[in-house]
Amino acid sequence: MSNTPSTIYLKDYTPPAYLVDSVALDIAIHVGFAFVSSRLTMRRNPAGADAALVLNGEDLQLESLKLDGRTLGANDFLYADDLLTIHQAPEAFLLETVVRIEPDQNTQLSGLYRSKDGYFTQCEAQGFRRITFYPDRPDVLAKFECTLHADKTAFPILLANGNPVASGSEDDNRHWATWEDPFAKPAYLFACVAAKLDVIEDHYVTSSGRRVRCAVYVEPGKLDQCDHAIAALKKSMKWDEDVFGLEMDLDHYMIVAVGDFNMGAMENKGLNIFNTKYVLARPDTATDTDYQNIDRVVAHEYFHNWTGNRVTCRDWFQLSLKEGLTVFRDQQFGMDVHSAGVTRIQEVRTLRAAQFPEDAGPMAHPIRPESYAEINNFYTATVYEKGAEVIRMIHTLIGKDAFRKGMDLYFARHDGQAVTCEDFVAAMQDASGLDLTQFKRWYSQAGTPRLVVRSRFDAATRRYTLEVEQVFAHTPYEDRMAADGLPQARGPYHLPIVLGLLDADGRELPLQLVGESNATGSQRTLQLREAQQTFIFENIDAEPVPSLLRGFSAPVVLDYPYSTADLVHLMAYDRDAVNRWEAGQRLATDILLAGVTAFQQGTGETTGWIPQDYILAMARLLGAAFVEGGGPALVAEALVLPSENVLAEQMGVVDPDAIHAARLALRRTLARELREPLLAAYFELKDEAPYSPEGAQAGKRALRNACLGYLAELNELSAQALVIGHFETAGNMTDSIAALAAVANLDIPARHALLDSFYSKWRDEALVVDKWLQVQATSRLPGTTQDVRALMAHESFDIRNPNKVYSLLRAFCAANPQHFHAADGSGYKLAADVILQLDPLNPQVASRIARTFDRWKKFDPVRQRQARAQLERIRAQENLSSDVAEVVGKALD
Ligand code: 0A1
Ligand code: ZN
Repeated sequence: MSNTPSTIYLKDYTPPAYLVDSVALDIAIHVGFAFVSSRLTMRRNPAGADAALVLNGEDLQLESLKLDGRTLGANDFLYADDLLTIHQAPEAFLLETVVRIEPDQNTQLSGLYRSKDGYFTQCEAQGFRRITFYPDRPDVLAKFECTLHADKTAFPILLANGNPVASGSEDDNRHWATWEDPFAKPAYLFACVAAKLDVIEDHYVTSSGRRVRCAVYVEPGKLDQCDHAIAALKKSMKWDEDVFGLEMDLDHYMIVAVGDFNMGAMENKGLNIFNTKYVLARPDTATDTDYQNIDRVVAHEYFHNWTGNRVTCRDWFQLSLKEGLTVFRDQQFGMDVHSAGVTRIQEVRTLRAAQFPEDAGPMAHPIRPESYAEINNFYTATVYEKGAEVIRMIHTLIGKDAFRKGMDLYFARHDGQAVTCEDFVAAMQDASGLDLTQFKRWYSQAGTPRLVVRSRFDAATRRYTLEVEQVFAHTPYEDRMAADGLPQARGPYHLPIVLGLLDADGRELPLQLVGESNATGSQRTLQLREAQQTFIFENIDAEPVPSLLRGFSAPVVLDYPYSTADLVHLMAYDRDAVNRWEAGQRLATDILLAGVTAFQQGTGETTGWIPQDYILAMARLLGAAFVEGGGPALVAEALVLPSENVLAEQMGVVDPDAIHAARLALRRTLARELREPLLAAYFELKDEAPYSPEGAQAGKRALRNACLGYLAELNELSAQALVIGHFETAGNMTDSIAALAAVANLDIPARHALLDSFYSKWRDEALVVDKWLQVQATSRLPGTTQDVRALMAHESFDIRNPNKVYSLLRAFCAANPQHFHAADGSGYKLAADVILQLDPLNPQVASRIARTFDRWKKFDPVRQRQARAQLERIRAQENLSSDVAEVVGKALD
């Protein structure tokens, strides 16, 4: 660890010098330590460099080292700087090591670690080297066998990847079990578990008749919270067969839930390890959103079995090969099993909230970066979400059928291999016949491009012209690349623009481009390739309103001079759900930015900046919820105003106080003006049916709770009574937490009573306590920063538990901009204190909190001074992890 972490470059990739054919691990867990013995059958890689045998090893105490049965002496090897170098290894040999590790001391949660109910592993990206010596890189694929030994009473469940092959008892009340994985895999997909857990079992019969045992393991007593996860797993298995022809290839598919986990879940072959947050759900403990997230994360990890495990990454620069593709697959699954429109809207919102700022900030990188200091910092919105958008664009450009052929070709060519993003694109190109050479720029260029679109209508020729220009964002990434001697040649992107044209009555016009003999359809996918390109439509009688980038067909910022009337028109008539929503968001953004200026000039409170047209459009929207095809879930999405962070991205210099004031004023105005329809909707949407997280019911709940949220903004006792009543009569967690979140923003006596009663009811359900922490961390009341500090000392908080840190501190830093960016620096100071306390314990989580400073240079000089002081304080910390050092170093650059 050093404060200037060294950089690793894609250009330096060389194939491994040695390969591993098989691994036999023996892990003996004792009180306070474990012995790990490994037997590696290795040979020189005929395609590798003539280099020494080097294995990775981190925090390992070497007990013994043998090569072909001979114990190696001090002159035969060197263990330094996390590398074990063995001098003069033969062409093929058996390497045996024994190491001692201390899983109980492993607070990083990478490698083998202790959590409440036992021992668990996390090996992606580089955790396996913390278990044993190994060439820990994804292009070394080997067959694994693993034997676990542990105390029978304390850890009755012993699991590893693949199939159970033998088990037995031994002295001292101990037992053992051996598992064998029939598929060769990279070490990052290894997993094992020794714990006391309950299990629920089911099975799935694949299309070719394989009976797969599906098992979910959870903390004792939680079996009543597993049904949804297991159903999601079976749904995912079916979907992947139906849509991609991909079958489960093992006899056992296990999901193990653990309360201490840095990320969401992990796709270890046949033995997924999940954050409890994405497994456990019961109507009274989990929200509709939690249920949906469980579906998506279970599907994501399951889909990795093919996109990630059967075909894996050559090196970590190719991370998006598996992640972008697998996110795209789980998104498609989400669109098929939930509402397609709502799912897509939520994805667009996430992309804008998380990825666009990343692409505009100090950590900007392409979906396949050329360099990194700490790989754990590259599990980013860019690699995942923008990566998925890139795959989606291929899907849109070549069409569903060619995409499926491309996937088939990809597996036919690369099953069992570790490959690159180029290999994936080549399969798509060969299967479709579309030249994707230019398209590949999406893999190497950082930054969100802006599409500047201008239109012209010529009544005489009845032609409508769209001129499109691509404007590239300059990012610090290019500067870093240039400084490293890797200057980037930048050029225009190849991307799909899905569009339609609406006439004055909201009808879609038939589309005929110049040169075409007749019109075909009313929605087209235009292929943009040039920096400036013109599209001319013929036989247009009157100037239409363009509906551009339908379904958010490319991850760009669209710059088109829509008038308020255009946007109101699209909100009402666009047949594309995403663009209907988008029109409302654009309109709200324009209004809110005017409101920000008004607040800065001291005239904000008059609300003269809120046009009546907007209020009418929102009233119409609310009415549409009850009309066939309107859909409460879509209306609920449309009622959510752009977030403060998303608005901040639109400003040259961010003024978080004015943004907060404007957004709140607009919410209050809408609540006042739409008081009656909001109340009517609230009462009408009440559902007496037994709880189900499924689409229609959840959609109604989403809208009803959105209405409640607005009504809570009315400074009226009756509205407060409504919120309190909602809390007290709630029959599920979605309703409880909606009311609690509303109350957490109100300075009323009931606030404490409700928060206290919620905590006493749920103090033993960790995931519910997380929600309790989060609603307090995101409260807009003055004093929230001090409250968060106080909550860090509360009995329920544990800085070693990532979920607690994320719920309280990341929520505060990332979702409470008014307080995090307080001009007095108190928010920044809190964040820095936490980062410094957490870094020695869990650098991955510390680094995620540090990322919330990313946009500090967009603020005024006073705030910048405060943020810089804290960033410099962090940077000066001795022995700072490479994780935090990279993030803070880039932020300060
Ligand atoms: N591959 C997992 C994400 C993951 C990555 C790293 C982890 O530990 C550092 C854990 C999980 C996924 O995409 O779901
Ligand atoms: Zn993934």
